[in-house]
Amino acid sequence: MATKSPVNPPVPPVQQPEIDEGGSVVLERRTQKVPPPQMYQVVMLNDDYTPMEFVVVVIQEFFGKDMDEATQIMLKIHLDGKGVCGVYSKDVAATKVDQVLDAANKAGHPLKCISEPTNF
Ligand code: TYC
Repeated sequence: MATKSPVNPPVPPVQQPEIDEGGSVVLERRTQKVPPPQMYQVVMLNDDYTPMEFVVVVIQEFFGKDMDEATQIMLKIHLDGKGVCGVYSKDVAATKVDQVLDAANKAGHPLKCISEPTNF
């Protein structure tokens, strides 16, 4: 059986050591700050024609929600005009939009959704 090699956590870079006036070595370990990636929310839009049942199934299928959650999101969209179905990286959000539009087109419904950056 293959043995696992120990996983070493990444070590932040260390500045060049400096020598202070008294001859002591001054070492500073700097933590690297990487900003979190911009996330995107997939927003579904209301319309007057797409059946509620279809929207609930789409939200379950493509956004991993259970029947109750999907129904609540659908009703929010129906009442407010739009609602967030999920938050993802840019590529994943774009794929979700494509999947929803594709399923809606194939079923002959005008359902629309968009992706937009969170807190813009
Ligand atoms: N308003 C639609 C109806 O009354 C239902 C609906 C809900 C449509 C959400 C789109 O994103 C939507 N049949």
